[in-house]
Amino acid sequence: MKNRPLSRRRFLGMTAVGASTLTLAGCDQFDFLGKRDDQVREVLERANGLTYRMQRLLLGDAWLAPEYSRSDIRQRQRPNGSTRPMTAEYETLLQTGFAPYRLSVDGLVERRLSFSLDELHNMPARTQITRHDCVEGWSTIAQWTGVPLSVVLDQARPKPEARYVVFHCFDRIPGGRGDALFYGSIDLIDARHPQTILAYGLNDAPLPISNGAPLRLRVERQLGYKMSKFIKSIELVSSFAGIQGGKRGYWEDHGYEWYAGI
Ligand SMILES: Nc1nc2c(c(=O)[nH]1)N[C@H]1C(S)=C(S)[C@@H](COP(=O)(O)O)O[C@H]1N2
Ligand SMILES: [Mo]
Repeated sequence: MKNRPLSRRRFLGMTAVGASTLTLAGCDQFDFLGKRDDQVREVLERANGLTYRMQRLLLGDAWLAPEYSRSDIRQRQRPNGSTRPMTAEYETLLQTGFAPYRLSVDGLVERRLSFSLDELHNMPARTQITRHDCVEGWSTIAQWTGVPLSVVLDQARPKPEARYVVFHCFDRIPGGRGDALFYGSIDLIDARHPQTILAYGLNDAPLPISNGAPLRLRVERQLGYKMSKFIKSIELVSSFAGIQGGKRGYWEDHGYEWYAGI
């Protein structure tokens, strides 16, 4: 492990907020949490807010996730969660090789924009070899290429009241509750972090469908479930009132923490 910054576990060991490790376990814990009363959920959410603030305080906003070399890539990026959105809209895009795809950027921005894949490919790119940690307990190292989210945001110019970047996706979770489409969010600090990219390439090839084609988020200082795949649009918001379950993301609506720092 090179340049490994203070890991979440070490960090928690140093502080008195160990309670939030309760929410770190995988799906069993998730099912359990889903059935608990609101009080338990509230305590855990407060602990999550504390972890977020303490991590920002101790580590600052600028630290980089570790980057690796090619020889560290030992297996393919294991597809997880949805591996193909089963909607008519996505199928149509697939059949046309994503030619009509446009990423729209709207909400609290000075300029509402949309980008074709060609336009995104022609913007400044960043390639990084990083480790993906899934909350289920596996990790993979892979090389990701994409456009820094900050470049896209600079063009759309978020309004001063914008606080979060929301990613609306094409997929529904198989077996998930109801008809909810996947969505996720990060704050503007993570959005403008140099390693936060909208990736269209994986290990020197176009991003495979199962890993989120045509565009997926990499937000390297957080866990895998924060890295929205199959991104359809980006929305800048100041609050989540009225956006699905109101908890700032699909997994968050189902009991996971919003800030999933590694
Ligand atoms: N749209 C969407 N994004 C998603 C998911 C999903 O089901 N749908 N799963 C998340 C989870 S839990 C993980 S670990 C990663 C998996 O990315 P991979 O398939 O490239 O390994 O995507 C995340 N982003
Ligand atoms: Mo995950």
